[in-house]
Amino acid sequence: MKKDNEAVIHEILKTIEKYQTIIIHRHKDADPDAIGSQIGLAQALRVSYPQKNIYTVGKDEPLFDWIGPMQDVADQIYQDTLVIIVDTGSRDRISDMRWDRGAQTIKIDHHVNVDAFADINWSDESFSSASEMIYCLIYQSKGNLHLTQDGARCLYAGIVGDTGRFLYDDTSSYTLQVASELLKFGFDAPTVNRHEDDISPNVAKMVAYALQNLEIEDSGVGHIILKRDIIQKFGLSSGELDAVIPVIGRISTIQIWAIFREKSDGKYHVNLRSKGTVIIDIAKKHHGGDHPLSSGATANDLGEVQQIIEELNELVVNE
Ligand SMILES: [Mn+2]
Repeated sequence: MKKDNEAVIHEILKTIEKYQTIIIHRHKDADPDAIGSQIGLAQALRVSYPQKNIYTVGKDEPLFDWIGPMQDVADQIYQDTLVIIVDTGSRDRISDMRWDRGAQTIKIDHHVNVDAFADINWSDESFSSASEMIYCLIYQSKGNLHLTQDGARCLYAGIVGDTGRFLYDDTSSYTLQVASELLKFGFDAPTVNRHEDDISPNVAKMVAYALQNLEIEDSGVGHIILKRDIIQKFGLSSGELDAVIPVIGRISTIQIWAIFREKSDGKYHVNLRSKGTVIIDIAKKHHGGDHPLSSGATANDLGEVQQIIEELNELVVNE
């Protein structure tokens, strides 16, 4: 099993021991890894330290109710607490702004480390997911932290989500080893996989719209611009819209793809994905970045949308 990170893991475990109350945050626009790593860690802490108070907070995401619930935490509870933020690269992405009101903060994250916002920062891009890091933390605790069957299910959901069911390049031998260990807990894995693959009838219609209106250049760059009126017509949340992203990547002639979603302030949220060419530098130029082949960004207007498309084309041509 993975041996790196021993010093920071040791520091995290010692810090967890010191606090009576621990509140766990994750990122906005939640996905299975954000919620899976959050609740998986919470359940491990609850079963390992029954006398401690453990909370999970953040905006409710009905789409992921099947993973587990959030809690309402009063402001005064934050006093003298340890706050752990999972799966979140930068402070502006944290769901629930009260994250810095505790006595101490810990960041556990697998995105590119652009913002070491916590007192203790464990950032490692070599993990497929934050859920995989939580498993590593529990394993390295040498018996101090335990995983429950449901906690294992949550971590598995996070790994399956972030690896696209073990499809993406971040799926390592370690990832499969962790998944194998998690399956030994005996939860219903096919049901988790089915949930991850589920789409509502409205999402199915949006996928059909996106496939039909997609533009694919000879270079292998594909893009679609989803204007606000279209998004509203299908009545989808941002989490539901994410279902469009992997479908477009299944088209064999596409090497790099971008999905532009118009937000209520007129700016565009951008999802950039690639099958091999590194696209994170373009994301960074446009107020974003996450992973080498999978990044988010923001375009201020349609002009910047066009600029991003041109930059992606140049990137492929110059390769
Ligand atoms: Mn993640």
